[in-house]
Amino acid sequence: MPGKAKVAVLMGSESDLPVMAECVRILDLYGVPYTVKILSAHRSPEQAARFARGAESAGYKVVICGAGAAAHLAGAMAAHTTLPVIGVPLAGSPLAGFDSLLSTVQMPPGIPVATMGVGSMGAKNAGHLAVQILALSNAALRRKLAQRRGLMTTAVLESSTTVPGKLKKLLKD
Ligand code: RP5
Repeated sequence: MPGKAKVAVLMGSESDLPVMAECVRILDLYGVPYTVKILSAHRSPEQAARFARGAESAGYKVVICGAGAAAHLAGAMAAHTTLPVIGVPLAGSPLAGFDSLLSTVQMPPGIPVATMGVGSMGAKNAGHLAVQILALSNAALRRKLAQRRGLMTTAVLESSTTVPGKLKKLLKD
């Protein structure tokens, strides 16, 4: 997305990319410029800390971090910046994301990480939440958010009207 990046989308490994692409898709939907980087709290700790320390002066407003297993990336970034940090716990380990959820969400008071759900639902919501944060100072984004909420409502109500026919068909099969 062209323009000065407002959102940093970080992930601990390239193996996280397929799920974190869901987050990027939402930012694209709203035309929000972003940067995507692989940075690991464990494997590239110096570089990760440096990025977090410079994020605000680089013009970022929100930092999104996806990581799996012992998922410390979001917390490690939050330790070095006062920008809002959104954490996306990713599944993929033998514990299926429960490990990443707890590693991301249980931050000590004073260093919050806005923790999303596990996996692609969380990745999408990270994008939505970043847009909502940016919309606080952007009326055009606020209008787009309201429009999309309206579309969602319409879709739910429409699906409700077609349910009796679909149910009848299902019960026949
Ligand atoms: C975490 O370990 C990464 O965020 C990734 O989800 C997980 C596994 O990483 P790879 O071994 O696939 O590089 O740090």
